[in-house]
Amino acid sequence: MQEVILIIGSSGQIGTELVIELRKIYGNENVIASDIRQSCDEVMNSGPFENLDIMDEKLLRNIVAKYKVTQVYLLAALLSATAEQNIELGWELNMRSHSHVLDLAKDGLVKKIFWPSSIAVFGSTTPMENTPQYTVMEPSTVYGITKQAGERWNEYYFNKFGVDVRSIRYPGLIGWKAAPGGGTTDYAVDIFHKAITDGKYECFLAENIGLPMMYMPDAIRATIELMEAPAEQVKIRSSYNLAGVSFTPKTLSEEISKHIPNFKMRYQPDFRQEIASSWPSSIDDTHAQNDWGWKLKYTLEKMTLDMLRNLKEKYKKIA
Ligand code: NAD
Ligand code: AKB
Repeated sequence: MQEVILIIGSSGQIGTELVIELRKIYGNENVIASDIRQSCDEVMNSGPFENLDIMDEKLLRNIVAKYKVTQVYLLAALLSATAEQNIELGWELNMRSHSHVLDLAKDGLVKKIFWPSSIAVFGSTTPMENTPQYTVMEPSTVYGITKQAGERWNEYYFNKFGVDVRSIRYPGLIGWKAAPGGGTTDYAVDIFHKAITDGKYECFLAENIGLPMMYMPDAIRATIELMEAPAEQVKIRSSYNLAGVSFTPKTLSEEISKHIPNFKMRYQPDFRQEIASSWPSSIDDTHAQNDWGWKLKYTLEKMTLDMLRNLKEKYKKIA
C-alpha cells in the first residue's frame, strides 16, 4: 500500500529537512507539507503544500481525506524560549495540536503518527549526567510540561486505543538548511552563522553549560528509522531518549576556532540560562540502540566541519 505522509509545521527547522528526505523515499507527490507560513523554495517547488493551522481540526480532517493520508508527523509547536514568553499559546498549541492528531488515528483515519518530545521533559531533580530513559521528570518550563503531558498522552492512546504513535526526545538540533524556531539550544546554530558573517558571537548561555545536541542529518535519520521500524520493535510508546553529542558553548567555540582562528566569543547569559540549567548535560540512549538499532554518526568535529562547509557555500551563493 502506498504511504501518504502529512507533515504539520513543515516550514520549521526540522520540517524543512524532513520533507526533503521523506520525498526522496516516498515520492514528491506522497509527502504533503503544511504550515501556517510558506517554506523554502526547495520544499514549495518539489511537492504539495497546504496552508494548515493545526488548531483547525475540521480543515486537518479535510486535508487527510483529500490526500488519503496514512501517516502524520506533527512538528508544529512553540519551543522552550518562545513558550516561556507566551505561556497560554504554548500550552494551547502544543496540547491541542497533539490531541487533534492522536484522534485522527483513534478514529481510524490514519495509521501511524510521529510526535517529537524533547530533553525539556527533564528538570532540575533529574540526574544530569547520562540521564536514563526512566527517571525523575519534573520539568519547570511550560514547554517541558507540554512535552511530558504529551508523552503520557502517547502511551495512553497506544494502550487504550491501539494508536501506533512513535516519539523521540530530541536533544538540541543543529542544521544549516533552516533557522531554529525559538529554543534554548538555538545558540548552537546561531554561532555558526555569526562565526562566518561576523567572526564573533555573543552567547545567551554561560560558557560552561553542557547540553545534549545532535546534528540534523542524524536526527532526520533517527526519525525515519524509528517510523520504519517494525511495530514490535518499538517497545517504548511515550518517547525514546536519544543522546547525540554533549558540549558546552566554550567547547563549541574552541572547535569553531580550529577552522576560523580569529573567532571571538562573548557570554551574556539571559533568561534562557535558567532553562538550560534545568536540563541534562548528557543522555543515555541504550533503549533506542537496543530496540531499533539506533547508532549516532556525527561527532562534534564532523558536525562542525560539515556545518561550516555548507554555510560558507550558502553565504557565497547569496553574495
Ligand atoms: P520550529 O519552530 O522551527 O517549527 C515549527 C513550525 O510550526 C513553524 O514553521 C511554524 O510556522 C509552525 N506552526 C506554528 N504554529 C502553527 C499552527 N498553529 N499550525 C501549523 N503550523 C504551525 O520547530 P522545530 O525546531 O522544527 O521543532 C519541531 C518539533 O520538534 C517541535 O515539537 C519541537 O518541540 C520538537 N523539538 C525540536 C528540537 C530542536 O532542537 N529543533 C528539539 C527537541 C524537540
Ligand atoms: C529548545 O531549546 O526548546 C529545543 C529543545 C531542546 O526542545 N531545541
